[in-house]
Amino acid sequence: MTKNSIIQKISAGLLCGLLALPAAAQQKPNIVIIYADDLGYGDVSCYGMKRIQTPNIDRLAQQGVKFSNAYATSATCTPSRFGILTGKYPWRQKNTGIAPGDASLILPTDHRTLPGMLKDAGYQTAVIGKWHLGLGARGTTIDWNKPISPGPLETGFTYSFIMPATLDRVPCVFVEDRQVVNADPKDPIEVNYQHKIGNDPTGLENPEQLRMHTDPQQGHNQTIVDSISRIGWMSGGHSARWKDADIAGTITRKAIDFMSRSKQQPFFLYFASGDIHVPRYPHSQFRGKSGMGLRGDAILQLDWTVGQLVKALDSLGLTKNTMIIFSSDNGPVLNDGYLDQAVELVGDHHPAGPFRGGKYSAFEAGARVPFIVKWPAGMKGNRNSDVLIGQLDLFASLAHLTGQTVKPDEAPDSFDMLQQLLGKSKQNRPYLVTHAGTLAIISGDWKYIAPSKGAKVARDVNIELGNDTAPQLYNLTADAHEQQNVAAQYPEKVKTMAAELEAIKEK
Ligand code: NG6
Ligand code: CA
Repeated sequence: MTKNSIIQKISAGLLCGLLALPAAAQQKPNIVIIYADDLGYGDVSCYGMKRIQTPNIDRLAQQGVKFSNAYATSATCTPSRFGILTGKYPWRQKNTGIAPGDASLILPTDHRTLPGMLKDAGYQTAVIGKWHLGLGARGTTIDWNKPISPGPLETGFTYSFIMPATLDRVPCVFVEDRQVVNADPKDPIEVNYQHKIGNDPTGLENPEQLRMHTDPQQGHNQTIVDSISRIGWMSGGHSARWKDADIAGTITRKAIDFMSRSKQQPFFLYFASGDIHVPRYPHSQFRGKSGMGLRGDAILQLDWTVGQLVKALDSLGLTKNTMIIFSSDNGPVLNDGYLDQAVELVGDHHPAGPFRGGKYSAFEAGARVPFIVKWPAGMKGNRNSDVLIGQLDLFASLAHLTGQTVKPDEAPDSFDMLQQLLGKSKQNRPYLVTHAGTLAIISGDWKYIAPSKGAKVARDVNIELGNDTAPQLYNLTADAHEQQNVAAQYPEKVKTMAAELEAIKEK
Protein backbone atom coordinates (compact mmCIF):
# COMPACT_ATOMS: atom_id res chain seq x y z
CA MET A 1 0.00 0.00 0.00
CA THR A 2 1.34 3.38 -0.88
CA LYS A 3 0.12 6.95 -0.58
CA ASN A 4 -0.32 8.49 -3.98
CA SER A 5 2.62 10.81 -3.76
CA ILE A 6 4.18 11.85 -7.04
CA ILE A 7 6.74 9.05 -7.06
CA GLN A 8 4.19 6.46 -6.19
CA LYS A 9 1.85 7.84 -8.77
CA ILE A 10 4.51 7.24 -11.40
CA SER A 11 5.14 3.73 -10.09
CA ALA A 12 1.42 3.12 -10.34
CA GLY A 13 1.68 3.63 -14.08
CA LEU A 14 1.34 1.24 -16.93
CA LEU A 15 4.41 -0.87 -16.29
CA CYS A 16 3.65 -1.79 -12.71
CA GLY A 17 -0.03 -1.92 -13.46
CA LEU A 18 -1.05 -4.37 -16.10
CA LEU A 19 2.23 -6.25 -16.41
CA ALA A 20 2.08 -7.24 -12.75
CA LEU A 21 -1.28 -8.91 -13.23
CA PRO A 22 -1.96 -12.52 -14.19
CA ALA A 23 -1.91 -13.23 -17.91
CA ALA A 24 -5.66 -13.78 -18.15
CA ALA A 25 -6.22 -10.31 -16.78
CA GLN A 26 -3.97 -8.42 -19.16
CA GLN A 27 -6.88 -7.17 -21.14
CA LYS A 28 -8.29 -4.38 -19.01
CA PRO A 29 -11.18 -5.71 -16.96
CA ASN A 30 -14.66 -4.26 -17.09
CA ILE A 31 -15.47 -2.59 -13.79
CA VAL A 32 -18.95 -2.54 -12.31
CA ILE A 33 -19.63 -0.73 -9.05
CA ILE A 34 -22.99 -1.69 -7.59
CA TYR A 35 -23.74 0.97 -5.01
CA ALA A 36 -26.68 0.39 -2.69
CA ASP A 37 -28.39 3.23 -0.85
CA ASP A 38 -28.69 3.14 2.96
CA LEU A 39 -27.90 -0.59 3.13
CA GLY A 40 -26.51 -1.42 6.57
CA TYR A 41 -23.52 -3.58 7.40
CA GLY A 42 -25.85 -6.30 8.70
CA ASP A 43 -28.51 -6.10 6.00
CA VAL A 44 -27.34 -8.91 3.71
CA SER A 45 -27.07 -12.57 4.60
CA CYS A 46 -23.33 -12.91 4.00
CA TYR A 47 -22.84 -10.15 6.61
CA GLY A 48 -25.16 -11.75 9.15
CA MET A 49 -28.75 -11.04 8.06
CA LYS A 50 -30.75 -14.08 9.19
CA ARG A 51 -34.35 -13.16 8.47
CA ILE A 52 -34.04 -13.11 4.69
CA GLN A 53 -31.52 -14.41 2.21
CA THR A 54 -29.58 -12.37 -0.35
CA PRO A 55 -28.16 -15.22 -2.46
CA ASN A 56 -26.91 -13.08 -5.33
CA ILE A 57 -24.94 -10.72 -3.12
CA ASP A 58 -23.67 -13.69 -1.11
CA ARG A 59 -22.44 -15.33 -4.32
CA LEU A 60 -20.31 -12.27 -5.07
CA ALA A 61 -18.68 -12.80 -1.68
CA GLN A 62 -18.21 -16.53 -2.28
CA GLN A 63 -16.47 -15.80 -5.56
CA GLY A 64 -14.56 -12.77 -4.33
CA VAL A 65 -13.24 -11.07 -1.22
CA LYS A 66 -15.59 -9.91 1.53
CA PHE A 67 -14.26 -6.96 3.52
CA SER A 68 -15.21 -6.44 7.16
CA ASN A 69 -13.39 -3.17 7.74
CA ALA A 70 -14.37 -1.04 4.76
CA TYR A 71 -15.93 2.39 4.91
CA ALA A 72 -18.06 4.76 2.92
CA THR A 73 -16.64 8.26 3.04
CA SER A 74 -19.56 9.67 5.01
CA ALA A 75 -22.69 8.71 6.87
CA THR A 76 -24.95 10.24 4.21
CA CYS A 77 -25.37 9.97 0.50
CA THR A 78 -24.15 13.08 -1.33
CA PRO A 79 -20.79 13.31 0.45
CA SER A 80 -20.15 9.56 0.10
CA ARG A 81 -20.90 9.69 -3.61
CA PHE A 82 -18.65 12.72 -3.95
CA GLY A 83 -15.90 10.74 -2.20
CA ILE A 84 -16.17 7.55 -4.25
CA LEU A 85 -16.16 9.49 -7.54
CA THR A 86 -13.42 12.00 -6.71
CA GLY A 87 -11.09 10.31 -4.21
CA LYS A 88 -11.33 13.47 -2.13
CA TYR A 89 -12.84 13.95 1.31
CA PRO A 90 -16.11 15.83 0.74
CA TRP A 91 -15.63 18.00 3.83
CA ARG A 92 -12.74 19.69 2.00
CA GLN A 93 -15.31 21.34 -0.24
CA LYS A 94 -18.42 23.46 0.50
CA ASN A 95 -21.88 22.34 -0.64
CA THR A 96 -21.23 18.62 -0.32
CA GLY A 97 -24.00 17.99 2.23
CA ILE A 98 -27.23 16.15 1.34
CA ALA A 99 -28.31 17.86 -1.90
CA PRO A 100 -31.85 19.04 -2.63
CA GLY A 101 -33.28 18.00 -5.99
CA ASP A 102 -32.50 21.37 -7.57
CA ALA A 103 -28.88 21.63 -6.38
CA SER A 104 -26.08 22.60 -8.75
CA LEU A 105 -23.41 20.11 -9.76
CA ILE A 106 -20.82 19.63 -7.00
CA LEU A 107 -18.35 17.44 -8.94
CA PRO A 108 -15.39 19.20 -10.56
CA THR A 109 -15.40 19.71 -14.31
CA ASP A 110 -11.84 21.07 -14.44
CA HIS A 111 -10.09 17.87 -13.39
CA ARG A 112 -10.74 14.17 -13.67
CA THR A 113 -13.15 12.19 -11.59
CA LEU A 114 -13.07 8.39 -11.35
CA PRO A 115 -15.06 7.95 -14.61
CA GLY A 116 -12.95 10.60 -16.37
CA MET A 117 -9.77 8.78 -15.37
CA LEU A 118 -11.19 5.48 -16.64
CA LYS A 119 -12.36 7.14 -19.85
CA ASP A 120 -8.74 8.14 -20.45
CA ALA A 121 -7.84 4.49 -19.89
CA GLY A 122 -10.06 3.58 -22.85
CA TYR A 123 -13.26 2.77 -21.00
CA GLN A 124 -16.87 3.44 -21.90
CA THR A 125 -18.20 4.91 -18.68
CA ALA A 126 -21.82 4.98 -17.51
CA VAL A 127 -23.73 6.10 -14.47
CA ILE A 128 -27.08 4.43 -14.14
CA GLY A 129 -29.35 5.06 -11.15
CA LYS A 130 -29.19 7.52 -8.32
CA TRP A 131 -27.05 10.62 -8.92
CA HIS A 132 -27.61 13.06 -6.01
CA LEU A 133 -24.58 15.20 -6.89
CA GLY A 134 -26.45 18.17 -8.34
CA LEU A 135 -26.90 19.28 -11.96
CA GLY A 136 -26.21 22.52 -13.79
CA ALA A 137 -23.75 25.31 -13.16
CA ARG A 138 -23.48 26.91 -9.74
CA GLY A 139 -25.59 30.03 -9.40
CA THR A 140 -28.02 29.00 -12.16
CA THR A 141 -31.50 27.48 -11.94
CA ILE A 142 -31.97 24.16 -13.70
CA ASP A 143 -34.38 24.31 -16.62
CA TRP A 144 -35.67 20.74 -16.74
CA ASN A 145 -37.20 21.34 -20.17
CA LYS A 146 -33.92 21.97 -21.94
CA PRO A 147 -30.67 19.99 -22.18
CA ILE A 148 -29.27 19.93 -18.64
CA SER A 149 -25.59 20.57 -18.20
CA PRO A 150 -23.05 20.32 -16.67
CA GLY A 151 -23.84 16.89 -15.26
CA PRO A 152 -22.55 13.33 -15.64
CA LEU A 153 -21.44 13.85 -19.25
CA GLU A 154 -19.26 16.78 -18.21
CA THR A 155 -17.68 14.80 -15.37
CA GLY A 156 -16.32 11.83 -17.24
CA PHE A 157 -19.32 9.66 -18.02
CA THR A 158 -19.96 8.73 -21.64
CA TYR A 159 -23.56 7.72 -20.90
CA SER A 160 -25.98 8.47 -18.10
CA PHE A 161 -29.45 7.44 -17.05
CA ILE A 162 -30.16 8.91 -13.66
CA MET A 163 -32.62 9.78 -10.97
CA PRO A 164 -31.38 13.34 -10.28
CA ALA A 165 -31.50 13.28 -6.46
CA THR A 166 -33.06 10.73 -4.08
CA LEU A 167 -36.29 8.83 -4.53
CA ASP A 168 -37.96 11.08 -1.96
CA ARG A 169 -37.10 14.34 -3.75
CA VAL A 170 -38.64 16.02 -6.79
CA PRO A 171 -38.31 15.98 -9.74
CA CYS A 172 -39.32 12.29 -9.89
CA VAL A 173 -38.13 11.78 -13.46
CA PHE A 174 -35.30 10.00 -15.20
CA VAL A 175 -32.68 12.05 -17.02
CA GLU A 176 -30.92 10.28 -19.90
CA ASP A 177 -27.73 12.02 -20.92
CA ARG A 178 -28.95 15.64 -20.76
CA GLN A 179 -32.70 15.18 -21.33
CA VAL A 180 -35.63 14.31 -19.12
CA VAL A 181 -37.05 11.02 -20.41
CA ASN A 182 -40.61 11.16 -21.82
CA ALA A 183 -40.86 14.91 -21.33
CA ASP A 184 -43.79 16.67 -22.95
CA PRO A 185 -43.12 20.25 -24.12
CA LYS A 186 -46.83 20.99 -23.59
CA ASP A 187 -46.52 20.11 -19.90
CA PRO A 188 -43.27 21.79 -18.85
CA ILE A 189 -41.55 20.75 -15.64
CA GLU A 190 -41.00 23.16 -12.82
CA VAL A 191 -39.38 22.40 -9.52
CA ASN A 192 -39.28 24.48 -6.37
CA TYR A 193 -37.86 23.80 -2.94
CA GLN A 194 -39.07 27.09 -1.40
CA HIS A 195 -42.78 27.19 -2.07
CA LYS A 196 -45.61 25.32 -3.70
CA ILE A 197 -46.00 25.60 -7.45
CA GLY A 198 -48.76 24.27 -9.71
CA ASN A 199 -51.93 22.48 -8.71
CA ASP A 200 -50.77 18.97 -8.01
CA PRO A 201 -51.97 17.55 -4.71
CA THR A 202 -49.56 17.51 -1.80
CA GLY A 203 -49.21 15.12 1.11
CA LEU A 204 -50.08 17.94 3.48
CA GLU A 205 -53.34 18.88 1.76
CA ASN A 206 -54.43 15.54 0.37
CA PRO A 207 -53.22 12.78 2.69
CA GLU A 208 -56.14 10.61 1.52
CA GLN A 209 -54.34 10.18 -1.82
CA LEU A 210 -51.24 8.61 -0.29
CA ARG A 211 -50.34 4.95 -0.53
CA MET A 212 -47.89 5.45 2.33
CA HIS A 213 -48.11 7.93 5.17
CA THR A 214 -45.28 10.19 6.14
CA ASP A 215 -43.84 10.83 9.58
CA PRO A 216 -45.30 14.22 10.60
CA GLN A 217 -41.98 15.08 12.28
CA GLN A 218 -40.03 14.68 9.06
CA GLY A 219 -41.94 16.49 6.31
CA HIS A 220 -41.88 14.65 2.97
CA ASN A 221 -45.42 15.98 2.60
CA GLN A 222 -45.10 18.10 -0.51
CA THR A 223 -45.95 17.15 -4.12
CA ILE A 224 -47.54 13.73 -4.53
CA VAL A 225 -46.00 11.62 -7.30
CA ASP A 226 -47.19 8.05 -7.84
CA SER A 227 -49.34 8.28 -4.69
CA ILE A 228 -46.30 9.11 -2.54
CA SER A 229 -45.59 12.61 -1.27
CA ARG A 230 -42.04 13.91 -1.65
CA ILE A 231 -39.66 16.60 -0.47
CA GLY A 232 -40.07 19.66 -2.71
CA TRP A 233 -42.76 20.84 -5.11
CA MET A 234 -43.05 19.91 -8.74
CA SER A 235 -45.47 20.83 -11.49
CA GLY A 236 -45.78 19.52 -15.03
CA GLY A 237 -43.86 16.58 -16.49
CA HIS A 238 -46.74 14.19 -15.82
CA SER A 239 -45.79 11.87 -18.68
CA ALA A 240 -42.20 11.74 -17.40
CA ARG A 241 -42.89 10.85 -13.77
CA TRP A 242 -41.59 7.52 -12.65
CA LYS A 243 -43.54 4.72 -11.00
CA ASP A 244 -41.62 3.71 -7.92
CA ALA A 245 -42.37 0.01 -8.38
CA ASP A 246 -40.70 0.08 -11.81
CA ILE A 247 -37.49 1.95 -10.97
CA ALA A 248 -35.34 -1.10 -10.23
CA GLY A 249 -36.46 -2.89 -13.37
CA THR A 250 -35.93 0.19 -15.54
CA ILE A 251 -32.41 0.97 -14.37
CA THR A 252 -31.43 -2.71 -14.47
CA ARG A 253 -32.53 -2.91 -18.10
CA LYS A 254 -30.62 0.26 -18.93
CA ALA A 255 -27.51 -1.19 -17.31
CA ILE A 256 -27.81 -4.43 -19.25
CA ASP A 257 -28.28 -2.47 -22.49
CA PHE A 258 -25.17 -0.44 -21.74
CA MET A 259 -23.06 -3.53 -20.99
CA SER A 260 -24.34 -5.28 -24.13
CA ARG A 261 -23.50 -2.40 -26.45
CA SER A 262 -20.11 -1.78 -24.78
CA LYS A 263 -18.87 -5.34 -24.68
CA GLN A 264 -16.21 -4.84 -27.37
CA GLN A 265 -14.20 -2.49 -25.25
CA PRO A 266 -13.70 -2.22 -21.53
CA PHE A 267 -16.51 -0.50 -19.70
CA PHE A 268 -17.01 1.07 -16.32
CA LEU A 269 -20.54 0.97 -14.95
CA TYR A 270 -21.35 2.93 -11.84
CA PHE A 271 -24.71 1.40 -11.01
CA ALA A 272 -26.34 3.29 -8.16
CA SER A 273 -29.47 1.50 -7.01
CA GLY A 274 -32.29 3.45 -5.38
CA ASP A 275 -32.75 0.57 -2.93
CA ILE A 276 -33.15 0.62 0.02
CA HIS A 277 -33.67 4.37 0.43
CA VAL A 278 -37.12 5.75 1.26
CA PRO A 279 -39.76 5.80 -0.06
CA ARG A 280 -39.48 2.04 -0.31
CA TYR A 281 -41.97 0.76 -2.84
CA PRO A 282 -40.47 -2.18 -4.69
CA HIS A 283 -42.11 -4.11 -7.51
CA SER A 284 -45.08 -6.36 -6.66
CA GLN A 285 -42.73 -9.33 -7.26
CA PHE A 286 -41.08 -8.38 -3.94
CA ARG A 287 -43.77 -6.58 -1.95
CA GLY A 288 -44.86 -8.63 1.04
CA LYS A 289 -42.20 -11.27 0.39
CA SER A 290 -39.67 -10.56 3.14
CA GLY A 291 -41.99 -10.64 6.13
CA MET A 292 -40.13 -7.52 7.25
CA GLY A 293 -42.21 -4.93 5.46
CA LEU A 294 -41.16 -2.79 2.54
CA ARG A 295 -37.60 -2.31 3.83
CA GLY A 296 -36.95 -6.05 3.73
CA ASP A 297 -38.77 -6.30 0.39
CA ALA A 298 -36.45 -3.60 -1.00
CA ILE A 299 -33.44 -5.67 0.12
CA LEU A 300 -34.86 -8.60 -1.87
CA GLN A 301 -35.25 -6.31 -4.88
CA LEU A 302 -31.66 -5.10 -4.51
CA ASP A 303 -30.45 -8.70 -4.42
CA TRP A 304 -32.53 -9.48 -7.51
CA THR A 305 -30.92 -6.52 -9.28
CA VAL A 306 -27.46 -7.86 -8.49
CA GLY A 307 -28.54 -11.25 -9.83
CA GLN A 308 -29.81 -9.73 -13.07
CA LEU A 309 -26.57 -7.84 -13.68
CA VAL A 310 -24.48 -10.95 -12.96
CA LYS A 311 -26.67 -13.04 -15.25
CA ALA A 312 -26.31 -10.49 -18.05
CA LEU A 313 -22.51 -10.53 -17.70
CA ASP A 314 -22.65 -14.33 -17.89
CA SER A 315 -24.67 -14.35 -21.06
CA LEU A 316 -22.40 -11.72 -22.63
CA GLY A 317 -19.43 -13.96 -21.81
CA LEU A 318 -17.90 -11.21 -19.67
CA THR A 319 -17.97 -12.72 -16.18
CA LYS A 320 -14.34 -13.77 -16.05
CA ASN A 321 -12.79 -10.42 -16.81
CA THR A 322 -15.28 -8.17 -15.03
CA MET A 323 -14.53 -6.76 -11.62
CA ILE A 324 -17.67 -6.23 -9.56
CA ILE A 325 -17.48 -4.03 -6.49
CA PHE A 326 -20.53 -4.07 -4.25
CA SER A 327 -21.03 -1.58 -1.44
CA SER A 328 -23.39 0.96 0.16
CA ASP A 329 -23.23 4.75 0.47
CA ASN A 330 -23.97 4.91 4.19
CA GLY A 331 -25.41 2.95 7.08
CA PRO A 332 -28.98 1.93 7.83
CA VAL A 333 -32.06 3.83 8.98
CA LEU A 334 -35.53 2.45 9.64
CA ASN A 335 -37.89 5.45 9.74
CA ASP A 336 -36.37 8.00 7.37
CA GLY A 337 -39.62 9.90 6.86
CA TYR A 338 -42.24 7.37 5.73
CA LEU A 339 -44.35 5.13 7.95
CA ASP A 340 -43.62 1.94 6.03
CA GLN A 341 -43.48 -0.47 8.99
CA ALA A 342 -39.69 -0.78 8.89
CA VAL A 343 -39.64 -0.08 12.64
CA GLU A 344 -42.53 -2.35 13.57
CA LEU A 345 -41.32 -5.34 11.56
CA VAL A 346 -37.58 -5.24 12.17
CA GLY A 347 -37.91 -7.78 15.00
CA ASP A 348 -34.57 -9.27 16.01
CA HIS A 349 -32.78 -8.10 12.86
CA HIS A 350 -29.84 -5.72 13.38
CA PRO A 351 -29.46 -3.64 10.20
CA ALA A 352 -26.13 -2.26 11.46
CA GLY A 353 -24.79 -5.71 12.37
CA PRO A 354 -22.59 -5.47 15.47
CA PHE A 355 -22.12 -1.70 15.26
CA ARG A 356 -23.54 1.31 17.10
CA GLY A 357 -25.45 4.16 15.44
CA GLY A 358 -26.76 4.17 11.88
CA LYS A 359 -27.09 6.52 8.93
CA TYR A 360 -26.10 10.08 9.95
CA SER A 361 -23.89 8.79 12.81
CA ALA A 362 -20.22 9.20 13.65
CA PHE A 363 -20.40 5.81 15.33
CA GLU A 364 -19.34 2.85 13.23
CA ALA A 365 -22.73 2.05 11.70
CA GLY A 366 -22.72 5.42 9.90
CA ALA A 367 -20.03 4.57 7.39
CA ARG A 368 -18.92 0.97 7.94
CA VAL A 369 -20.66 -0.87 5.15
CA PRO A 370 -20.65 -4.14 3.23
CA PHE A 371 -17.86 -4.14 0.65
CA ILE A 372 -17.24 -7.03 -1.72
CA VAL A 373 -14.86 -7.30 -4.67
CA LYS A 374 -14.99 -10.07 -7.23
CA TRP A 375 -12.91 -10.53 -10.37
CA PRO A 376 -12.45 -14.15 -11.46
CA ALA A 377 -9.58 -13.44 -13.90
CA GLY A 378 -7.55 -11.40 -11.46
CA MET A 379 -8.08 -12.73 -7.95
CA LYS A 380 -9.00 -15.75 -5.89
CA GLY A 381 -12.44 -16.03 -4.38
CA ASN A 382 -14.03 -17.17 -1.16
CA ARG A 383 -11.91 -15.05 1.11
CA ASN A 384 -12.41 -12.53 3.89
CA SER A 385 -10.32 -9.47 4.50
CA ASP A 386 -10.26 -7.28 7.60
CA VAL A 387 -7.96 -4.73 6.03
CA LEU A 388 -8.83 -1.06 6.69
CA ILE A 389 -9.92 0.44 3.38
CA GLY A 390 -12.15 3.30 2.19
CA GLN A 391 -14.31 3.79 -0.89
CA LEU A 392 -12.12 6.83 -1.55
CA ASP A 393 -9.34 4.40 -2.41
CA LEU A 394 -11.02 3.17 -5.56
CA PHE A 395 -9.66 6.11 -7.57
CA ALA A 396 -5.94 5.44 -6.99
CA SER A 397 -6.41 1.65 -6.93
CA LEU A 398 -8.33 1.51 -10.20
CA ALA A 399 -5.86 3.96 -11.75
CA HIS A 400 -3.13 1.46 -10.88
CA LEU A 401 -5.19 -1.41 -12.27
CA THR A 402 -5.84 0.33 -15.58
CA GLY A 403 -2.42 1.87 -16.09
CA GLN A 404 -3.39 5.45 -15.38
CA THR A 405 -1.29 7.98 -13.50
CA VAL A 406 -3.07 9.92 -10.79
CA LYS A 407 -2.35 13.58 -11.54
CA PRO A 408 -1.33 16.01 -8.80
CA ASP A 409 -4.70 17.79 -8.72
CA GLU A 410 -6.70 14.56 -8.53
CA ALA A 411 -7.88 12.31 -5.75
CA PRO A 412 -5.82 13.83 -2.94
CA ASP A 413 -7.21 11.46 -0.31
CA SER A 414 -7.16 8.23 -2.29
CA PHE A 415 -4.60 5.54 -1.46
CA ASP A 416 -3.49 2.88 -3.88
CA MET A 417 -4.98 -0.21 -2.25
CA LEU A 418 -5.10 -2.38 -5.36
CA GLN A 419 -3.34 -5.32 -3.75
CA GLN A 420 -5.73 -5.16 -0.81
CA LEU A 421 -8.74 -4.96 -3.14
CA LEU A 422 -7.52 -8.13 -4.82
CA GLY A 423 -7.08 -9.86 -1.46
CA LYS A 424 -3.30 -10.01 -1.95
CA SER A 425 -2.17 -7.71 0.84
CA LYS A 426 -3.20 -7.43 4.46
CA GLN A 427 -1.59 -4.08 5.03
CA ASN A 428 -4.02 -1.60 6.53
CA ARG A 429 -4.49 1.92 5.35
CA PRO A 430 -2.51 3.89 7.95
CA TYR A 431 -5.59 5.92 8.86
CA LEU A 432 -8.99 6.81 7.48
CA VAL A 433 -11.19 9.79 8.28
CA THR A 434 -14.94 9.24 8.37
CA HIS A 435 -17.49 12.00 8.32
CA ALA A 436 -20.95 12.53 9.82
CA GLY A 437 -21.87 15.68 11.73
CA THR A 438 -18.32 15.53 13.06
CA LEU A 439 -15.10 13.90 11.87
CA ALA A 440 -13.55 10.72 13.21
CA ILE A 441 -10.18 9.16 12.49
CA ILE A 442 -9.53 5.44 12.53
CA SER A 443 -6.04 4.05 12.79
CA GLY A 444 -5.05 0.54 13.81
CA ASP A 445 -7.22 -0.54 16.73
CA TRP A 446 -8.27 2.98 17.54
CA LYS A 447 -10.97 5.43 16.63
CA TYR A 448 -11.04 9.03 17.78
CA ILE A 449 -14.22 11.07 17.34
CA ALA A 450 -13.64 14.83 17.43
CA PRO A 451 -15.71 16.77 20.00
CA SER A 452 -18.93 18.21 18.64
CA LYS A 453 -21.82 20.26 19.96
CA GLY A 454 -24.33 18.38 17.79
CA ALA A 455 -27.27 16.46 19.25
CA LYS A 456 -26.44 13.06 20.76
CA VAL A 457 -29.51 11.45 19.27
CA ALA A 458 -31.50 12.29 16.14
CA ARG A 459 -34.95 11.83 17.68
CA ASP A 460 -36.91 11.73 14.42
CA VAL A 461 -34.94 8.80 13.02
CA ASN A 462 -34.02 7.41 16.46
CA ILE A 463 -30.29 7.12 15.79
CA GLU A 464 -27.38 7.90 18.12
CA LEU A 465 -25.26 10.41 16.24
CA GLY A 466 -21.99 9.87 18.10
CA ASN A 467 -21.68 13.54 19.03
CA ASP A 468 -20.15 14.54 22.34
CA THR A 469 -18.62 17.79 23.52
CA ALA A 470 -15.79 15.72 25.00
CA PRO A 471 -13.27 13.78 22.89
CA GLN A 472 -14.13 10.14 22.36
CA LEU A 473 -11.67 7.30 21.94
CA TYR A 474 -12.65 3.71 21.29
CA ASN A 475 -10.62 0.56 20.84
CA LEU A 476 -12.47 -0.94 17.88
CA THR A 477 -10.76 -4.31 18.21
CA ALA A 478 -11.77 -4.80 21.84
CA ASP A 479 -14.97 -2.77 21.68
CA ALA A 480 -16.47 -2.81 18.18
CA HIS A 481 -19.76 -1.49 19.57
CA GLU A 482 -18.10 1.67 20.94
CA GLN A 483 -19.40 1.26 24.45
CA GLN A 484 -16.36 2.41 26.42
CA ASN A 485 -15.02 5.85 25.77
CA VAL A 486 -11.43 5.41 26.98
CA ALA A 487 -10.25 8.95 26.16
CA ALA A 488 -9.56 9.67 29.84
CA GLN A 489 -7.32 6.57 30.16
CA TYR A 490 -5.25 7.35 27.06
CA PRO A 491 -4.73 11.14 26.93
CA GLU A 492 -1.58 10.76 24.79
CA LYS A 493 -3.42 8.68 22.22
CA VAL A 494 -6.19 11.29 22.09
CA LYS A 495 -3.63 14.04 21.61
CA THR A 496 -1.81 12.21 18.82
CA MET A 497 -4.96 11.26 16.93
CA ALA A 498 -6.49 14.74 17.32
CA ALA A 499 -3.27 16.23 15.95
CA GLU A 500 -3.21 13.72 13.09
CA LEU A 501 -6.79 14.64 12.20
CA GLU A 502 -5.92 18.35 12.26
CA ALA A 503 -2.93 17.72 9.99
CA ILE A 504 -5.10 15.84 7.49
CA LYS A 505 -7.64 18.68 7.53
CA GLU A 506 -4.88 21.19 6.77
CA LYS A 507 -3.44 19.14 3.91
C1 NG6 B 1 -32.77 13.79 4.98
C2 NG6 B 1 -34.22 13.36 4.82
C3 NG6 B 1 -34.23 11.86 4.61
C4 NG6 B 1 -33.35 11.49 3.44
C5 NG6 B 1 -31.96 12.04 3.63
C6 NG6 B 1 -31.06 11.82 2.46
C7 NG6 B 1 -35.69 14.82 6.12
C8 NG6 B 1 -36.33 15.09 7.46
N1 NG6 B 1 -34.96 13.72 6.03
O1 NG6 B 1 -32.70 15.17 5.14
O2 NG6 B 1 -35.52 11.41 4.39
O3 NG6 B 1 -33.88 11.97 2.24
O4 NG6 B 1 -32.03 13.44 3.85
O5 NG6 B 1 -30.66 10.52 2.41
O6 NG6 B 1 -35.89 15.57 5.17
S1 NG6 B 1 -29.38 10.16 1.61
O7 NG6 B 1 -29.19 8.74 1.77
O8 NG6 B 1 -29.65 10.53 0.24
O9 NG6 B 1 -28.29 10.93 2.21
CA1 CA C 1 -27.84 6.97 1.26
